[in-house]
Amino acid sequence: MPTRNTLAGTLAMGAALLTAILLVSPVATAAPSGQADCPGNLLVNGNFEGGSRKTESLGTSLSSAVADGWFPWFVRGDEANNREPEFKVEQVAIGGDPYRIRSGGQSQKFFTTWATHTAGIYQRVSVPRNATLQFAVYGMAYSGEADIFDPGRRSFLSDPQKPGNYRLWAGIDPTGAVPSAMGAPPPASVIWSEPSMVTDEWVMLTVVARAQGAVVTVYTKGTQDWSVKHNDSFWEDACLVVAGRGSAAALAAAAAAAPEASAGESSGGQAQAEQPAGRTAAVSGSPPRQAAARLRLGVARFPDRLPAAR
Ligand SMILES: [Ca+2]
Repeated sequence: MPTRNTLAGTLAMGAALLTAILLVSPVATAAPSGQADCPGNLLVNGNFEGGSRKTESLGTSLSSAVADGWFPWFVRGDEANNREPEFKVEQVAIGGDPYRIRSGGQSQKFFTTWATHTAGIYQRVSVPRNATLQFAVYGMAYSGEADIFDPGRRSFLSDPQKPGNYRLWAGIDPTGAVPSAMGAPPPASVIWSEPSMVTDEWVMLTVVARAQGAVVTVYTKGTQDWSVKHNDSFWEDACLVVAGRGSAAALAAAAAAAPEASAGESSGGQAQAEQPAGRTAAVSGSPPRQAAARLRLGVARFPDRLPAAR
């Protein structure tokens, strides 16, 4: 809080102790990272720090494992396009890449090599009946043809010259529906966030929806255009709260101050068309405005399916 510190520095030496306490208290209460950022979280194992299990009994390949509380989904295609991804819990304790972990020592990962996928994880959860809910989850994409090691981050980074165009979404199914089978897509009733095509950075994806009953399903989704060598995504710090409570309070306030839906929809579409692919991102710079637009529009404006890979 540099502004307040500067202000404090200008105070007379004899300033009241109470004043000093008030000035420094915001620093002491700065929000910590991880699940502490999500009071009232309705999700289980949102930070992916819990256990995990192999998922072949659910219909995945033998090699996949998913964090407890979460379930895998993917669209079953062929060897190059929409191949089944491998699901793994990235774990520092067994040599996982710390750059791909946002909280603690674990994140959820899924990936294909030299293939595209359309896949994600989901969790079905009880909620207050007909509540308006905000789902936020952090995603990080790693995508491209080359192997580019960055010494500063001590990790391999995405190839900007030959990218896979990896896009990330968050979604809520307000009816609590789940995919009909392993290999089937999520139901059409899912309301999706806007996509992000940012790579190698954590992007908060967020979506707001009103439950149609007392159960909803939250989803993450990743898909790509090109079957490049690396199509990986990592997921962290999922948070589902009743809108207007806890960390969602600021979003509700932003919604109240947002422009009318028609203006928001028009300008949003324009921005998507004009910006270089991928940098419009879901939310990276302005989660409150994105969420506000979602509240007013009430329906995803972006397609669930994207052009087939080459
Ligand atoms: Ca974590």
